[in-house]
Amino acid sequence: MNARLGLLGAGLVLGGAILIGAGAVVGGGSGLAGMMGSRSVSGPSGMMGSGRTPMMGGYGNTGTTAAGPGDAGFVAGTIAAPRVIRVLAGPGYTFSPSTIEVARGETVTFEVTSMGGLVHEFMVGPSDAVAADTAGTPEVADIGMMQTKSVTTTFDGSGPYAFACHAAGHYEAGMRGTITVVG
Ligand SMILES: [Cu+2]
Repeated sequence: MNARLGLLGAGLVLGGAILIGAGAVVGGGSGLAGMMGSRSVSGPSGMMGSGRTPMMGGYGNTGTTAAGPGDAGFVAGTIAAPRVIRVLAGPGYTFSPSTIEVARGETVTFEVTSMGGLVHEFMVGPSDAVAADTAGTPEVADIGMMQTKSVTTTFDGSGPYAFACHAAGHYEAGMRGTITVVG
């Protein structure tokens, strides 16, 4: 009993350290509760501490951090502490979510996890550059099954912005999404 409690305590300390290390980007009180619910302190980086609701711990997560622009508790990302938005690539040629809102000027880290057996890419930036797969547009590539990779960018224009996967044939199959600048 005592040993088990000690282990749990050590896990919480470890989890807290990781949360601080990640910049504690999410406001509100759901972060600690979410971690206590999942207890996956040895899981892959990026799978916890993103501030989703406690009921949605683990791999079943879809969508973004809890509070978006205009929501109560929303905290805009900064270069020092980007807002983390989780995106699922796949299964199939899909992104979830496929529409994302950001605040004007904020810095966002997209943590992209590939679901299913396909290897994906994630490019994000001005819509025309993303559509044309323009070199120099922020992106991560070679995101293998159940891997998570991240890319950080600042939305300092008025948009429109978009994101897409340019692995062969994926964009043409519809693997893209839109980002709306709010404010
Ligand atoms: Cu893809």
